[in-house]
Amino acid sequence: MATNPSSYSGKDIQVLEGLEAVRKRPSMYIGSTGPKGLHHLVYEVVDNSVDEALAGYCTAIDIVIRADGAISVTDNGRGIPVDNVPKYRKTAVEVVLTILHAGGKFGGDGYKVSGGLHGVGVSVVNALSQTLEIEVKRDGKIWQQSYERGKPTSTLKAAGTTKTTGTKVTFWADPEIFETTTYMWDTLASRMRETAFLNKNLKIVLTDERELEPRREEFRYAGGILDFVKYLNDKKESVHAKIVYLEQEGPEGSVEVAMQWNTSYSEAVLAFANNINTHEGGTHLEGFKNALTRTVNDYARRQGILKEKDDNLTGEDIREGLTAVISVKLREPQFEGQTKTKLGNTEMRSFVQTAVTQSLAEYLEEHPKPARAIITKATQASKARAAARKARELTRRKGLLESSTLPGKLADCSIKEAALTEIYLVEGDSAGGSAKQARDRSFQAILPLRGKILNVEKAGINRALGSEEIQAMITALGTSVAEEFDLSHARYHRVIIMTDADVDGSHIRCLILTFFYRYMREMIEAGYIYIAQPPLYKISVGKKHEYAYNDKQLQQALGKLSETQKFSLQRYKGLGEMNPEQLWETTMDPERRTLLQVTLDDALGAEEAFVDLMGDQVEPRREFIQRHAKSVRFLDI
Ligand code: 0RA
Repeated sequence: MATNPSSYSGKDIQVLEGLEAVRKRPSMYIGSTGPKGLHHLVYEVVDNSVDEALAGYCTAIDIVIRADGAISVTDNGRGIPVDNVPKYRKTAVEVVLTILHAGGKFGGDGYKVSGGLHGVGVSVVNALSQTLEIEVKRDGKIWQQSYERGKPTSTLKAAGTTKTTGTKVTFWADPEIFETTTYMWDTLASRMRETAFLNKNLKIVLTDERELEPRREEFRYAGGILDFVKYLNDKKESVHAKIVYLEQEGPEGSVEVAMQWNTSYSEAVLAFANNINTHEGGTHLEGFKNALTRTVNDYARRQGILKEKDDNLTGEDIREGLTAVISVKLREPQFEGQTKTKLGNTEMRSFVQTAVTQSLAEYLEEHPKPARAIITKATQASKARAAARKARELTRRKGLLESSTLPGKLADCSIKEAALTEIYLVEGDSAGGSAKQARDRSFQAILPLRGKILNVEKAGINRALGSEEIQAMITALGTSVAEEFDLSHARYHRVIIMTDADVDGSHIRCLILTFFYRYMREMIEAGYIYIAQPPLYKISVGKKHEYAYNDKQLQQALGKLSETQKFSLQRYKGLGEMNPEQLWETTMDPERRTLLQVTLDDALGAEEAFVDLMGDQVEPRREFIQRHAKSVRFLDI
């Protein structure tokens, strides 16, 4: 409400309606009210401080997860202006905090984080917070104001003097809105690391005060995205020692690229525009790929490595084993695509292409040894790909990859409309048998997989496609793989991985996910991949029984029993211990089951986890398991 009745005007009503709308439909503004939406609040506030850093006024950002459930974000920027904005008859602080999309209106014309899912403005965070406190240091004074659910509960007051400047936002996410208000250290740390990589020299400190011994991590990278590539390739064997790095500014904006090849078979090219991960690519990525393919081919011909009769190396061959980060900053980014993460500005294509062509040609000329290693790697990739293509053609001729000949052990469903159907990938023939009996055959298909499937992280595409279990999966899913992958051919829109609740089961689940990550990533991006949640315990009292899916539920179920009551407790070690009826009611019945949807939100975290867990080196795997030991739900003893 306006604090002074005489200044109450139509505009105030509009403002209230604005923030009311956010509270009514939070998902429209932050994507969801689950953990993902909750963490968006933090990114939103931090992004505002990052904007201040991009404008050249802020060098440090402090984020604290407080013991009382609040998040506070402090920066040493100019501080949000405290003077009145005549148009709204409010202080600029209040405008920024209560008017949708107002954040950038007084910021001048620097590079702004905008578009995508973020960039909705701090006012959205304010609307979705039970309480928000703002403190601004500016003009020699410390200014403070508080809000509840988006409405001011005090006016902006000077509460002391200071010689510095900056902004501090402290907010308590509203439990009426969010399913959970518990922040995850790993999620925040990974995002803050990424932000620090993308903003050379910006110091970001994350502190968790929820533990007795506060946890603190400082992210600051003098090398920017060069350090990013170093970090991504850290656990891999590199093909050449020196990371290729370039930086260029022009009237279009700025471009920064870092790249290094490693001996693996996978491509990890991350593209950002104004710090936003452009998952769907766009003009900057196209410019980069064009330049890379042309420059490497030109060089290989000039050096006589490619002969006149030879075909050009393809972009994919050249990018095999490449880790690269492309980061552009521009004044008016246009984001397109389904998730608004595709850069549309056409001027960026030639801008990036020219910059990369120049610098890469120079690098190759000046470093003949690594240049040769890179080209040898691409040539090998090209040969392997040709061999794989032949193998695929052979198998296709034999009908193996063709969806018309489905694998023998697939129990298909009768409905043919992909959007309505699901397939269970089940560990082992015996559980597969139970699942076949348990299922609703109209829309549920079952594919039993025998034992450990091949670890594709350690094998090239050739061997991967030679594996029987993998062939069965590909043909059942109907999409083909790699370059020939086509999401629109998916035969099911839900692919549910169902493995035992033990160490082997987690391993098999991980192998299957690795396969999707490397060869059918779009299936994950489309939200088609799920993990079944079989119960861990069955508690029986007389003829009645109840299931518990975790230890907390088990304690709750046991707590409900009276002291004298007799009960029996069964701990399920494998799916095979459940009869078909039990399997249906606990894990497969859409009315009663819970499924975990697999997402790739955190591209950096995902890439790291797959390399750590499935790659060649043992040490990172051990470290990963030790780091995550606390979150392991059960151990097989
Ligand atoms: C509007 C104008 C100016 C700065 C900011 C907003 C600003 C917002 C946030 C949010 C978190 N930290 C922030 N720091 C600054 C420019 C002020 C000027 O011209 O002096």
